[in-house]
Amino acid sequence: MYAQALNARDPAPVQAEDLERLAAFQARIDAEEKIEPNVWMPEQYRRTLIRQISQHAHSEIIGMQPEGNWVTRAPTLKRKAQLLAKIQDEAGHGLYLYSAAETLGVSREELYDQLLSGQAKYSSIFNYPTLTYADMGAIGWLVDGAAIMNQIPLCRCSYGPYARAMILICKEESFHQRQGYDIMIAMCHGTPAQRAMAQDALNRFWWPSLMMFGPHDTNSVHSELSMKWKIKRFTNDGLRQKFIDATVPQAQYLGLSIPDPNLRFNDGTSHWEHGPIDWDEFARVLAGDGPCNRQRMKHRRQAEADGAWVREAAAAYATKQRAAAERAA
Ligand code: FAQ
Repeated sequence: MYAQALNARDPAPVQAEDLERLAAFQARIDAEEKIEPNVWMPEQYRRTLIRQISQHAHSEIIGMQPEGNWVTRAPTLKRKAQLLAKIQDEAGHGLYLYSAAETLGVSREELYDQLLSGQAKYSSIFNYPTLTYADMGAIGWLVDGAAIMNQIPLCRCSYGPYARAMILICKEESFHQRQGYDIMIAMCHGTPAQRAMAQDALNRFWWPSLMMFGPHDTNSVHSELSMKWKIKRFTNDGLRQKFIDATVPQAQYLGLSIPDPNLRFNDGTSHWEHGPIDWDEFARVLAGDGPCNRQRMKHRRQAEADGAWVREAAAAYATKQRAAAERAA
């Protein structure tokens, strides 16, 4: 997500890569062989992966905040426990993904710095507020639903450590999606007020969920190369369409209406066609001007500062232990 920054820091132009090695690398990719950290890879492949994996990790970490907002206010003990478990899973996904990025020769501290300085992006969806408890249902159903649609193909990503990390992550995301849909079912079978909350949550999260898949294919700068290198297996629009086709019947089952007056089923293609996406809004959110960008970053920076003494204490303890071990040796 911060390709420009990485480009600027890298002195070696990609064209300088040895053509024979590039051809051999592409042949491995075409043969569906996994690329492992100790294998030669083009610098741009490495940079693309660091960008995508770390953006993904940052998204998981920042993505804990919209739900964290409801931990103390979830309606029952069961719902509270579910929410806590889900948020904990997200922290785990973030750490897992940072580890995968580290295999590409970047340090976790560097990645944190890029997030905290605002240099790195994270998914646009987490800059929207969670106004009611129904949003916990909509996030699980739609946001985790979109995440799975995007991430299942990543289990077949050409880079081994990322592909393997995605297997566990997708299993947990699927569970989250069902947990969210379960909340939506409960609310849609509840009082008229609960039903209205569920509809309102769908109204607010529908379009931002579609934006999670990234810009329209014609504006996706990275797709072509990422697909050639089998980092991505489908284009942004292709995945967005799969998500819409899967989700519309789920909304119908709930008795909710999708907030898109142009949505219609095309019998010829067997796909749901959607109305125009507000790409200006997407650009604003990416540029830092979404409803919650500032709040999310302020919160993350504060958490980092609050945890400084823990990191210092842990480092001091490790130094002491090392010294004691050396004395004993
Ligand atoms: N938000 O050329 P493309 C989750 C950027 S995890 C922000 O199409 P690419 C779990 C893009 O980086 C959600 N930025 O880029 C959860 C690039 O910027 P750059 C995160 C976006 O990489 C659930 C520029 O636009 N998932 O939800 C977005 O080929 C519930 C041009 O775009 C992942 O990260 C966006 N929506 O395709 C947690 C999955 N879209 O670097 C808590 C892995 C695009 O040139 C609660 N990532 N951009 O400055 C991917 O699959 C890809 O990176 C895409 C973008 C599909 C996101």
